[in-house]
Amino acid sequence: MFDKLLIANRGEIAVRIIRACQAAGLKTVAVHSLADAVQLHVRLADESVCIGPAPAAQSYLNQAEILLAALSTGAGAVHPGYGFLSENAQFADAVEAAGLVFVGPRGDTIRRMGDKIAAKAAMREAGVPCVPGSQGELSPDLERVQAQAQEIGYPVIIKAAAGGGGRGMRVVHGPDELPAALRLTREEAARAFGSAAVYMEKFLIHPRHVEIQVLADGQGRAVWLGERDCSMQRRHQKVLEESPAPGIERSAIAAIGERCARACVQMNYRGAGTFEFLFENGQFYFIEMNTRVQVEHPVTEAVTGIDIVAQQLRIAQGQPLALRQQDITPQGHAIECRINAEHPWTFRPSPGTVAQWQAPQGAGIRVDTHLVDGAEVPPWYDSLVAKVIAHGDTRAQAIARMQQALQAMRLQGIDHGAPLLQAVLADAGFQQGGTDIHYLEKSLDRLQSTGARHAD
Ligand code: MV4
Repeated sequence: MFDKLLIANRGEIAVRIIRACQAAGLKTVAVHSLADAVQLHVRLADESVCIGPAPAAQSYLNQAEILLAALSTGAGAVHPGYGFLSENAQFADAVEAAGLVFVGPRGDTIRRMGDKIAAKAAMREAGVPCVPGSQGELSPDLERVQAQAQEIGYPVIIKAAAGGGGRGMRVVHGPDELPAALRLTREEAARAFGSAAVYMEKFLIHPRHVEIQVLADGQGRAVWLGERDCSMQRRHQKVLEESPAPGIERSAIAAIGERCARACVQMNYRGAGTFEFLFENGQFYFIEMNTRVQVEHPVTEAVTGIDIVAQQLRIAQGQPLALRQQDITPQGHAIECRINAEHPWTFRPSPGTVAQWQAPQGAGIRVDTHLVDGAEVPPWYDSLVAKVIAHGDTRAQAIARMQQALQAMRLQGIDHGAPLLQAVLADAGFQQGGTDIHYLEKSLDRLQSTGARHAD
């Protein structure tokens, strides 16, 4: 099928994909910007191609250069990782039109899930529960929209169909706010996404963010790999993720997981994917689907023992899914901490040279990173530099192992978020489990004062 794969990404995920290729006996081609010539992913790959200047728009988002790199090196497949071109339907189409395999769903699936109105319609059809709201795009007729909002009940949220991940949305608390919110959200959406289409949902006030990981082979088979609780976030940036989601009944998770797997079969989904839900008052409500491998996939790998990137590669090679749902039995508890090159309390990015890097080790500890001693953290890209994953028999053991690991980690020369993460891990609310999506932002001041005490 293919024996060489190009990784259209950088950083820890490029390293992760290269290692999976090596284990599968596949040759690898790295691409890099001028700022990344000596990064670990370039060193680990069999070959590398410089695809342009430092700004991502001229390198990691440069579709023509990346395709040219794949064709000129004889790569038979392209893995987009996460971010960058990973959910770009046009790029997936271009890769396949060039006769190469795109490691992910077909372009038309990416396009459909990128349109949040179409994605919700597909889920409703497949029996996946959605947030109550407008079915389809909002009418230009203000009176009709006002009646819909009244029926849904305030507060409501207006979302851009082409938005997602927290971009292009506005909460509306009452009828007087509706006209301006509609106008502004449509204007922003048209400007940012090239489509003014918006939809409306009931605004859930204290939800948790719980997502379901799936794998599907595009040949009629699909499985779900448990859930991840990603509620610990700030400004739509996840800080810590875990599985299982504390305090949610297994039967409720299984019911929703089965719906997700069935939806994959129904839309002939191919590859790894994630169904995002809001969870409130014991109910799941679908909001979006991500058609890529996610940053937090190792949490699921830890509890299921399944290598998600290896599965992506098998699916891309056209092999039928060999996993059976009854064999997927999550064990213990896993937590991931994202280590970002930024100030732990101001969140100011902190690019620079890594003076000293010592990854933590120990029972149940995994570290995914591209860091090495002396590595440069360029200012141009995402600030994620490492992920520490702790697995234990129980949630308490996973927390204790993570605390030890972060204590043992040495990262000098740049600011990073470990003090914030330690404060979260020590927090009584977190330890109790089940905190909502607003918990971290509401707790930052308190966490900072306790964090500062621990640092003394
Ligand atoms: C919502 C919501 C409450 N009610 N939809 C933000 C990101 C995007 N994926 C969807 N988001 C939300 N949609 C309804 N009907 C609250 C959020 C939300 C959120 C969701 C998940 C994780 C973090 C969040 C932070 C703020 C708001």
